[in-house]
Amino acid sequence: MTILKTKFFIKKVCTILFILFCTVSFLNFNCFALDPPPLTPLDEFFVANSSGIPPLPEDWQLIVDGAVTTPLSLTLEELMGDPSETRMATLECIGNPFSHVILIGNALWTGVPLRTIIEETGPLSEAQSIAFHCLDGYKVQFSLDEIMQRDDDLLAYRMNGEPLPPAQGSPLRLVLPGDMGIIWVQWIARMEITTAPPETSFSPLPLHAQIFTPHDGGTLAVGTHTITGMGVVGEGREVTKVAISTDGGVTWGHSQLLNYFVPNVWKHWQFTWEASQVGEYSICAKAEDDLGNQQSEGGFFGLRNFCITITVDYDRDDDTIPDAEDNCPNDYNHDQKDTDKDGIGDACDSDLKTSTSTTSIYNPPPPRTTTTSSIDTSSSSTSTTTVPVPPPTSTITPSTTTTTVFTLCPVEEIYGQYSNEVRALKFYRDNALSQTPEGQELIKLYYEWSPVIVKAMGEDEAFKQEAREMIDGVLEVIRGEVE
Ligand SMILES: [Ca+2]
Ligand SMILES: [Ca+2]
Ligand SMILES: [Ca+2]
Repeated sequence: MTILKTKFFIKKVCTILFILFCTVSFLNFNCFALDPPPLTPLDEFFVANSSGIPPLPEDWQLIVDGAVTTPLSLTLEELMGDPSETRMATLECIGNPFSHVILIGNALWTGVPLRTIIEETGPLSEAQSIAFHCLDGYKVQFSLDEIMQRDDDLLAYRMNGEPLPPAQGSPLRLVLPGDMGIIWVQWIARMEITTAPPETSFSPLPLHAQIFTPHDGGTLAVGTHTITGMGVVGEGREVTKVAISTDGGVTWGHSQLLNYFVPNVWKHWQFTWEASQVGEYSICAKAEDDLGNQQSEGGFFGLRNFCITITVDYDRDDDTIPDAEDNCPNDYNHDQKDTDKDGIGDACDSDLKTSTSTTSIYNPPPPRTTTTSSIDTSSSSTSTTTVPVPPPTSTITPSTTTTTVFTLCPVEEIYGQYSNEVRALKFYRDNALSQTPEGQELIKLYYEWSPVIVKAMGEDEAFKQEAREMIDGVLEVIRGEVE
């Protein structure tokens, strides 16, 4: 009986443990389903200073003195010998809402906890504040009490695992996670603990969102676009929603948040936008935090200061480049290649074709050439002879009063001449007699099929093959219509 009871008990415990294990696994899975917040590479990180990078004295040491029992003078090596901590924190310049460039970045900061150094000096009981004197003449002076209540502040000498760059305040800068960059002072020379009252307030990052792409003032092609950006807030709060409006704030939709929560770190988001109508759009983003606070409409960090204006333009050839910026608006030319740099892309640059005829509305492709080698027995040397191959001879007479005769080449000829399917169709379109019913038909077919072809220009080989077959079909129809 006891054995049975024991077995039953073990079975029950195992079941509970199994459920617990599954729950924890499930939670973990959900947690790690999101990405970590992205770091900004050092060479892309914004640089902010009031008077350039100050020269670094050869004998630089961090001086900590004033109203303390034990003044300190520490070399960088000595600082690096102390136990270090690394924190992720987002740094934002106070001028970000009005800047043409993005003045916000996220990094891993490594250094000595600020509180540790202050404690080592033993501030006197009458000490009220701590002043940071910097090599560029900058000075901030915080309440000592408030500094001692903060857990995350660092005297940092590394950034993203690299030595702190001179442009970011080396050898030592202040890192105040959750606060505005204007008080993350750089090139620190001296920390002075004083009995004077504080002069500088902390400056928590206000709840706000910012659009990173597309860029303000840009033009997009009609189609589907991904709007990206970030939301951030200080004081350890979490951005839980970022709403997006593409009509200047009249209607809102929710973006997808991409990163898991790290206090005082930005959260990236994305939003899929179907831009189906041409026109000008005001796109705005609005952040909400875990306390239900919403980003203000106006004010310095209000959403109005972060709205962007975008123009949506037609994209006749579906190469994702809007007509206004497309160097061949009627030709798929995603790379905008323009070999002779005359502003007209290779795909539609008539100089890159051979001569055109003035006697026919239709310009046949230049004669294909084949290269043959022959042995010149007299000189025992190899010479190359180019033999022109005449264009195909199928001719038709358009159903108009004109007597112009034009030729349609077989598909293979076009492929060989223009190297891809789009150019083959383009050739037919360019040479269609738009004044004739046949020409109109060619143009109609071109526009009907070109989006399919353009899609096939992607990496999907099967789709490409399918499109190629479709094109062959279209070209057959074209030939059938005209011949
Ligand atoms: Ca285009
Ligand atoms: Ca184009
Ligand atoms: Ca050109």
